[in-house]
Amino acid sequence: MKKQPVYVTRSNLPALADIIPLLEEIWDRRILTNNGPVLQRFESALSDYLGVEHISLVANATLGTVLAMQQAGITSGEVITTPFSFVATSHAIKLAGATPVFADIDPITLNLDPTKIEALITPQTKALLPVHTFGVPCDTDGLAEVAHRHGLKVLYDAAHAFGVHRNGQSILRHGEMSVLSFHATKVFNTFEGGAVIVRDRETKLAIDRLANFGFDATGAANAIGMNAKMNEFSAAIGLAQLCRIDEVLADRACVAQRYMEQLSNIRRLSCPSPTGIVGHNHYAFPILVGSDFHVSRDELHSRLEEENIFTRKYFYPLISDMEPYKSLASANPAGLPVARKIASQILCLPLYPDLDIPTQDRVIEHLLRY
Ligand code: T4K
Repeated sequence: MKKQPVYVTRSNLPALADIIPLLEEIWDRRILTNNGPVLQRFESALSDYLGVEHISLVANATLGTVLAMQQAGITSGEVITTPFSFVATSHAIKLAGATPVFADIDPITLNLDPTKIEALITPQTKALLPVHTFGVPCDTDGLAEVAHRHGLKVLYDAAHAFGVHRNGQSILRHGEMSVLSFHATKVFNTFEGGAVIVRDRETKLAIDRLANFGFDATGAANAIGMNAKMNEFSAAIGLAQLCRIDEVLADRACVAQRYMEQLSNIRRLSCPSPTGIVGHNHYAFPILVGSDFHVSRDELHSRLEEENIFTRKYFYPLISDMEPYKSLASANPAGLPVARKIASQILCLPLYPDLDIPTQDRVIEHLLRY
């Protein structure tokens, strides 16, 4: 008989005791959306927790990124980004009206490589949209330096970077804006949701307006906005999730540490995600299956699936190989050798805060067979 399935992640839920009083409040008040009181409390509690001053809560990170680009005036031209990401990163660029240009990634951080950007800059280039992939910080100094030299804006796709710190400072303080995802699969979830982190209150209010059809304080639609608001239910989930987020992050770190201890000596299999680093959120535990490993990455993925262990090839295929993007000049495989190699070797192991030791051992034991 097959054992219980184990998935790459399992949504973390707040304790019911923490959510019920908030739901009662919403039920009594019947204010369900449109900048409600729970959302305002969540926004303020989240700013405190993350250590950032100005946040706009939104319905999801994809729309949040589109709004951030609109507000930054990036609605045409080119945006240099990574092909090694979830497809939403490039979709947001296209939805805002610009065109993605793919640059190669760094083999250690798996993030956009600042040294690969300059050759792709043209008079049409408006901005950079790097991703803190798997919560590992980008080379923010390197990116800022290239951007500054060429007058480009830097917006971060920080979908994976909830709670990530470097040198005691939130990673979300870099660039013009950063966009977090609170999707069900994320380190911190509100079922669906997201946040745009900006540098000043004026920009925050402008993004709030764009997320609400472009209505200004008088109710006039002065910009072409959309509906990207977070509702009161998601905000309540967020407030309740914040009560236990430190435990969640600590539990994730324990799971990642155990994988690292058990797997780091397997020859030709490497674990690129850092562990034991203060301020990392252990968004995922990717392994790289070397081309000279006993089985291919795809074979390993299938064999684990036969054991009811569902790993994921995040991020394969590259965005640059997907139908809407593959005809772009920058999608040419010759320009993206590191991203191609990583995408062909990567496999993300199950990682979530309540992954128990016997279940984790099932994954580890299978990998140790090789
Ligand atoms: N930028 C980046 C870098 C991103 O990674 C993402 C999203 C975005 C932008 C856009 O953010 P949002 O607009 O979504 O806020 C998932 C997610 O759907 C997606 O949000 C996420 N990235 C991406 C990396 O992963 P799938 O299709 O691979 O996930 P799915 O539905 O197969 O779920 C994976 C596992 O998670 C399941 O096997 C079981 C577990 N799960 C899933 C769901 C939906 C749960 O336990 N509960 C759930 O409700 O895309």
